[in-house]
Amino acid sequence: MSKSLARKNGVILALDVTDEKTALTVSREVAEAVDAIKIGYPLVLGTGLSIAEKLSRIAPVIADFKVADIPNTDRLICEHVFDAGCDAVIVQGFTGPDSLTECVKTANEYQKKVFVVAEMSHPGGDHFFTDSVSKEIAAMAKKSGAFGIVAPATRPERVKELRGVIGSGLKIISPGVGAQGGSAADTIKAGADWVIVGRSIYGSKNPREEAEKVKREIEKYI
Ligand code: BMP
Repeated sequence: MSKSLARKNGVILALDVTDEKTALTVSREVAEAVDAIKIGYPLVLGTGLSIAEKLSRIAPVIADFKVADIPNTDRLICEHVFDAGCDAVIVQGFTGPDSLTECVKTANEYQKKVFVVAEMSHPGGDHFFTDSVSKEIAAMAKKSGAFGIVAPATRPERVKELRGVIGSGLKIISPGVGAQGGSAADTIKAGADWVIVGRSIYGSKNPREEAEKVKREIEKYI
Protein backbone atom coordinates (compact mmCIF):
# COMPACT_ATOMS: atom_id res chain seq x y z
CA MET A 1 0.00 0.00 0.00
CA SER A 2 1.59 3.30 -1.05
CA LYS A 3 1.78 6.18 1.42
CA SER A 4 -0.55 9.17 1.18
CA LEU A 5 0.57 12.79 1.30
CA ALA A 6 -0.10 14.65 4.56
CA ARG A 7 1.58 17.79 5.88
CA LYS A 8 3.92 17.34 8.78
CA ASN A 9 7.15 19.03 7.74
CA GLY A 10 6.01 21.15 4.79
CA VAL A 11 8.91 19.97 2.65
CA ILE A 12 8.87 17.85 -0.53
CA LEU A 13 12.14 16.48 -1.87
CA ALA A 14 12.62 16.90 -5.65
CA LEU A 15 14.69 13.82 -6.38
CA ASP A 16 16.34 14.66 -9.68
CA VAL A 17 19.21 12.21 -9.33
CA THR A 18 19.49 9.66 -12.09
CA ASP A 19 20.59 6.39 -10.50
CA GLU A 20 18.69 4.08 -8.20
CA LYS A 21 21.34 3.70 -5.53
CA THR A 22 21.65 7.43 -4.93
CA ALA A 23 17.88 7.86 -5.12
CA LEU A 24 17.25 5.27 -2.42
CA THR A 25 20.15 6.40 -0.22
CA VAL A 26 19.12 10.08 -0.25
CA SER A 27 15.45 9.23 0.25
CA ARG A 28 16.11 7.05 3.28
CA GLU A 29 18.36 9.73 4.73
CA VAL A 30 15.84 12.56 4.47
CA ALA A 31 12.63 10.56 4.94
CA GLU A 32 11.87 11.87 8.42
CA ALA A 33 12.33 15.50 7.39
CA VAL A 34 10.16 15.53 4.24
CA ASP A 35 6.51 14.72 3.55
CA ALA A 36 6.92 13.36 0.01
CA ILE A 37 9.39 12.62 -2.75
CA LYS A 38 8.83 14.16 -6.16
CA ILE A 39 10.23 12.16 -9.06
CA GLY A 40 10.33 13.11 -12.71
CA TYR A 41 11.92 12.39 -16.05
CA PRO A 42 15.57 12.52 -14.90
CA LEU A 43 15.15 9.70 -12.37
CA VAL A 44 12.52 7.66 -14.20
CA LEU A 45 14.37 7.76 -17.52
CA GLY A 46 17.51 6.78 -15.65
CA THR A 47 16.08 3.91 -13.63
CA GLY A 48 12.66 2.97 -15.00
CA LEU A 49 9.27 3.57 -13.42
CA SER A 50 9.81 0.68 -11.01
CA ILE A 51 11.74 3.14 -8.82
CA ALA A 52 8.36 4.62 -7.84
CA GLU A 53 7.27 1.49 -5.99
CA LYS A 54 10.59 1.28 -4.13
CA LEU A 55 10.41 4.94 -3.08
CA SER A 56 6.74 4.65 -2.15
CA ARG A 57 7.76 2.39 0.73
CA ILE A 58 9.84 5.27 2.09
CA ALA A 59 7.51 8.24 1.49
CA PRO A 60 4.54 9.26 -0.66
CA VAL A 61 5.68 9.72 -4.25
CA ILE A 62 4.59 12.55 -6.53
CA ALA A 63 5.13 11.82 -10.23
CA ASP A 64 6.16 15.03 -11.93
CA PHE A 65 5.55 14.18 -15.58
CA LYS A 66 3.81 17.49 -16.29
CA VAL A 67 1.26 15.48 -18.22
CA ALA A 68 0.12 17.54 -21.22
CA ASP A 69 -1.71 15.60 -23.91
CA ILE A 70 -5.14 14.67 -25.20
CA PRO A 71 -7.46 13.12 -22.60
CA ASN A 72 -6.96 9.51 -23.74
CA THR A 73 -3.17 9.73 -23.62
CA ASP A 74 -3.29 11.57 -20.30
CA ARG A 75 -5.44 8.82 -18.82
CA LEU A 76 -3.01 6.10 -19.98
CA ILE A 77 -0.10 7.99 -18.41
CA CYS A 78 -1.97 8.54 -15.14
CA GLU A 79 -2.93 4.86 -14.94
CA HIS A 80 0.73 3.83 -15.25
CA VAL A 81 1.76 6.36 -12.63
CA PHE A 82 -0.84 5.20 -10.10
CA ASP A 83 -0.31 1.50 -10.85
CA ALA A 84 3.38 2.11 -10.11
CA GLY A 85 2.56 3.24 -6.58
CA CYS A 86 2.64 7.03 -6.93
CA ASP A 87 0.29 8.99 -4.70
CA ALA A 88 -0.02 12.01 -6.97
CA VAL A 89 0.70 13.20 -10.48
CA ILE A 90 1.62 16.66 -11.71
CA VAL A 91 -0.14 17.73 -14.91
CA GLN A 92 -0.14 20.83 -17.08
CA GLY A 93 -3.32 22.86 -17.25
CA PHE A 94 -2.77 24.59 -20.59
CA THR A 95 -4.06 21.54 -22.46
CA GLY A 96 -7.55 22.56 -21.36
CA PRO A 97 -10.42 21.38 -19.20
CA ASP A 98 -11.14 18.06 -20.94
CA SER A 99 -7.56 16.82 -20.54
CA LEU A 100 -7.45 17.96 -16.94
CA THR A 101 -10.83 16.44 -16.14
CA GLU A 102 -9.68 13.08 -17.48
CA CYS A 103 -6.61 13.18 -15.20
CA VAL A 104 -8.74 14.05 -12.17
CA LYS A 105 -11.27 11.36 -13.05
CA THR A 106 -8.50 8.76 -13.31
CA ALA A 107 -6.96 9.92 -10.02
CA ASN A 108 -10.33 9.67 -8.30
CA GLU A 109 -10.76 6.10 -9.54
CA TYR A 110 -7.47 5.25 -7.84
CA GLN A 111 -8.13 7.55 -4.84
CA LYS A 112 -5.02 9.51 -5.80
CA LYS A 113 -4.21 13.18 -6.37
CA VAL A 114 -3.63 15.63 -9.21
CA PHE A 115 -1.58 18.81 -8.98
CA VAL A 116 -1.89 21.31 -11.83
CA VAL A 117 0.97 23.59 -12.85
CA ALA A 118 -0.41 27.12 -12.61
CA GLU A 119 2.86 29.00 -13.15
CA MET A 120 6.47 27.91 -13.43
CA SER A 121 9.33 29.10 -11.26
CA HIS A 122 12.19 29.71 -13.71
CA PRO A 123 12.86 33.19 -15.15
CA GLY A 124 11.00 32.35 -18.38
CA GLY A 125 8.15 30.89 -16.37
CA ASP A 126 6.04 34.03 -16.52
CA HIS A 127 6.52 34.53 -20.27
CA PHE A 128 3.50 32.49 -21.32
CA PHE A 129 2.15 31.83 -17.83
CA THR A 130 1.12 35.47 -17.53
CA ASP A 131 -0.79 36.81 -14.58
CA SER A 132 -4.18 36.18 -16.15
CA VAL A 133 -3.31 32.79 -17.68
CA SER A 134 -2.00 31.49 -14.35
CA LYS A 135 -5.12 32.62 -12.57
CA GLU A 136 -7.30 31.03 -15.24
CA ILE A 137 -5.43 27.73 -14.90
CA ALA A 138 -5.75 27.89 -11.10
CA ALA A 139 -9.48 28.54 -11.38
CA MET A 140 -9.82 25.62 -13.81
CA ALA A 141 -7.88 23.39 -11.40
CA LYS A 142 -10.34 24.29 -8.66
CA LYS A 143 -13.34 23.61 -10.90
CA SER A 144 -11.91 20.26 -12.03
CA GLY A 145 -11.65 18.92 -8.49
CA ALA A 146 -7.85 18.72 -8.57
CA PHE A 147 -6.08 18.28 -5.23
CA GLY A 148 -3.82 21.28 -5.72
CA ILE A 149 -1.67 23.48 -7.90
CA VAL A 150 2.03 24.13 -8.47
CA ALA A 151 3.04 27.78 -7.97
CA PRO A 152 6.47 29.45 -8.04
CA ALA A 153 8.47 29.93 -4.83
CA THR A 154 10.60 32.37 -6.81
CA ARG A 155 7.57 34.72 -6.94
CA PRO A 156 5.85 34.54 -3.54
CA GLU A 157 3.56 37.40 -4.55
CA ARG A 158 2.17 35.11 -7.27
CA VAL A 159 1.69 32.31 -4.73
CA LYS A 160 -0.38 34.74 -2.69
CA GLU A 161 -2.48 35.79 -5.68
CA LEU A 162 -3.06 32.19 -6.76
CA ARG A 163 -4.04 31.25 -3.20
CA GLY A 164 -6.64 34.00 -3.52
CA VAL A 165 -8.01 32.36 -6.66
CA ILE A 166 -8.26 28.81 -5.31
CA GLY A 167 -9.24 29.62 -1.72
CA SER A 168 -8.44 27.22 1.09
CA GLY A 169 -9.77 24.02 -0.49
CA LEU A 170 -6.81 23.24 -2.76
CA LYS A 171 -3.19 22.71 -1.78
CA ILE A 172 -0.21 24.59 -3.18
CA ILE A 173 3.18 22.98 -3.72
CA SER A 174 5.98 25.40 -4.61
CA PRO A 175 9.29 24.69 -6.30
CA GLY A 176 12.09 27.20 -6.62
CA VAL A 177 13.52 27.24 -3.09
CA GLY A 178 17.29 27.07 -2.66
CA ALA A 179 19.07 26.59 -5.99
CA GLN A 180 16.58 28.84 -7.82
CA GLY A 181 16.79 31.53 -5.15
CA GLY A 182 13.35 31.33 -3.54
CA SER A 183 12.88 31.57 0.23
CA ALA A 184 11.05 28.71 1.95
CA ALA A 185 9.66 30.96 4.70
CA ASP A 186 8.38 33.62 2.28
CA THR A 187 6.71 30.95 0.15
CA ILE A 188 4.87 29.35 3.05
CA LYS A 189 3.93 32.79 4.41
CA ALA A 190 2.49 33.60 0.97
CA GLY A 191 0.14 30.64 1.23
CA ALA A 192 1.95 27.52 -0.01
CA ASP A 193 1.38 24.25 1.85
CA TRP A 194 4.66 22.67 0.85
CA VAL A 195 7.94 23.86 -0.61
CA ILE A 196 9.63 21.58 -3.13
CA VAL A 197 13.41 21.47 -2.76
CA GLY A 198 15.82 19.56 -4.96
CA ARG A 199 19.47 20.39 -5.55
CA SER A 200 20.12 22.20 -2.30
CA ILE A 201 19.13 19.01 -0.46
CA TYR A 202 20.23 16.07 -2.63
CA GLY A 203 23.32 17.92 -3.87
CA SER A 204 24.60 18.77 -0.42
CA LYS A 205 27.14 16.81 1.61
CA ASN A 206 24.51 16.19 4.28
CA PRO A 207 21.04 15.96 2.70
CA ARG A 208 19.36 15.20 6.02
CA GLU A 209 20.80 18.31 7.64
CA GLU A 210 19.74 20.47 4.66
CA ALA A 211 16.20 19.07 4.73
CA GLU A 212 16.02 19.70 8.49
CA LYS A 213 17.20 23.26 7.90
CA VAL A 214 14.32 23.95 5.50
CA LYS A 215 11.90 22.26 7.87
CA ARG A 216 13.06 24.44 10.77
CA GLU A 217 12.86 27.60 8.63
CA ILE A 218 9.15 27.08 7.99
CA GLU A 219 7.92 25.28 11.09
CA LYS A 220 6.56 28.40 12.75
CA TYR A 221 4.45 29.22 9.69
CA ILE A 222 2.76 25.87 9.11
P1 BMP B 1 15.58 22.50 -7.54
O1 BMP B 1 15.25 22.76 -6.05
O2 BMP B 1 16.79 21.65 -7.71
O3 BMP B 1 15.60 23.74 -8.33
O4 BMP B 1 14.40 21.57 -8.09
C1 BMP B 1 13.10 22.04 -8.33
C2 BMP B 1 12.26 20.92 -8.84
O5 BMP B 1 10.95 21.39 -9.11
C3 BMP B 1 12.74 20.28 -10.14
O6 BMP B 1 12.36 18.92 -10.13
C4 BMP B 1 11.94 21.02 -11.21
O7 BMP B 1 11.76 20.22 -12.36
C5 BMP B 1 10.62 21.24 -10.50
N1 BMP B 1 9.86 22.43 -10.94
C6 BMP B 1 10.41 23.69 -10.88
O8 BMP B 1 11.56 23.87 -10.49
N2 BMP B 1 9.63 24.74 -11.27
C7 BMP B 1 8.37 24.61 -11.71
O9 BMP B 1 7.73 25.60 -12.02
C8 BMP B 1 7.80 23.33 -11.75
C9 BMP B 1 8.56 22.24 -11.35
O10 BMP B 1 8.03 21.04 -11.36
